[in-house]
Amino acid sequence: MDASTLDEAARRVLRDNDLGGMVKAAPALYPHQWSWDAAFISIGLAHMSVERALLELRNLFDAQWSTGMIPHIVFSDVPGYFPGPDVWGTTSARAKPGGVLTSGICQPPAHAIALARILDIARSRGGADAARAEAFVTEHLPKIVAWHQWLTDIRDPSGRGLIEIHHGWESGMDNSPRWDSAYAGVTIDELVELRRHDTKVVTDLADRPSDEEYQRYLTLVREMKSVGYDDKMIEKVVSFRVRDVFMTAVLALAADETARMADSLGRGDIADQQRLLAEHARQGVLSTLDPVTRRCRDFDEIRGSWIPAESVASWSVALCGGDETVRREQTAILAGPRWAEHPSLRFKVPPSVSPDDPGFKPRTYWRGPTWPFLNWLFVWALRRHGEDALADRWREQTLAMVADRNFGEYYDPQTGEPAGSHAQSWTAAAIVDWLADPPTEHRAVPRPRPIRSQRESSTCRDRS
Ligand code: 2M8
Repeated sequence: MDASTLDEAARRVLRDNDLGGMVKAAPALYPHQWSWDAAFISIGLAHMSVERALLELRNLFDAQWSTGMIPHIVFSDVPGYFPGPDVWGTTSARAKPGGVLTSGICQPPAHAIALARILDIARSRGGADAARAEAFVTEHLPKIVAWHQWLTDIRDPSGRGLIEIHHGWESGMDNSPRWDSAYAGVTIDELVELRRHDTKVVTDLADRPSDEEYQRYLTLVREMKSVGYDDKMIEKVVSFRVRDVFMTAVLALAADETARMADSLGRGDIADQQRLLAEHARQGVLSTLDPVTRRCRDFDEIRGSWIPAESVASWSVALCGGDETVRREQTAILAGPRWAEHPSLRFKVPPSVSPDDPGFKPRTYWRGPTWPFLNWLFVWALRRHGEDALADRWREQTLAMVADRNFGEYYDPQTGEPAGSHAQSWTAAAIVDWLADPPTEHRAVPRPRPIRSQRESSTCRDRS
């Protein structure tokens, strides 16, 4: 497969899914704007038009709640998704801005990672693109700060350094085994009629969560809706409260990138504050480490216990760093024979659950498949940690996987077949970005220097 054919096909997906002010996450399965999808999508768009990429993020940030929360869905007027705006019932939520329809929960804060990438792309082009991107970042830095602040103040009031979620959908890894024990504690108070649209689009039912899982998802929505999505009240009524280690790792990286953007625009005040936030989040991630298995763990607030389930999120330090020994150790595990180099895998990239796990399901959503956008995130993070050889391998293996040009939402890691939706926007966007930035010394866009947490840099200084 030649790169230009793949690149053209990926760009076509983004163009075809473009509704004007937002790119649908997928043509039929997800006909709206999803929060963290929009972040990755905007990176792909930036290679086609910086202006269009910024518009994508503007549309999302325009729907930011007055609390600072970025909602997980901004609805278009395309019908067909369940649960739609009527089920969410956020029109009565005091914090939601007028004129938009949104869900009432959030998703991982990948936005500053995307915006920093777009800023780099725009600056490497110079001229009007650079000026446009800089103006956009200057305008949006306070919104990003408010978003990160909401996550830390509202979702981590005790200052533990770990972000709490109230729905598996907030994690973005909806039916991951990470959430099984917490969902088991959600009592379905009422069996509602499921007008599921996803199972009409994705014909293989094994690809999607079950009806029972959906009843639990909707129970949580009802609980939050019953208090008008009021942050203080939600904590009291919701029956799913988990500290999400992976979301916290994403926040650490996003805060780093906010600091980098702020520094470059003369906002040292914001940069300093975001660096502190990043450091705090990293310490939170490290605090979850299981001393025996070396995994990061989520913490169930309701049961007061760690969640032992293993998943790709167990290796969150490989993503965000914070302790060089642990980062190397976790990277080696994720790159090793239980994960990316598992002998049964068609392409050597990390699946969402290890094939050695008894609960591994190769086609079922977040219980086994490989997600190309997640590989993009790991590749991006690996490069920041100076792991170029591994980053190149995962990039090259993912490109081989998507060479069929279906742009699957996820892939069966053992057969390499696409599953879920095809023409999924964030899959296409990851490919556009990678193909514009080949693994050679002639890179189109400069990469940020490898990160070191404050603790690590002071350790280095101490040693010198
Ligand atoms: C999936 O989640 C939505 C609910 O938010 C769904 O299944 O209906 C997840 O993979 C999520 O991470 C993603 O953002 C969304 C849209 O691609 O789909």
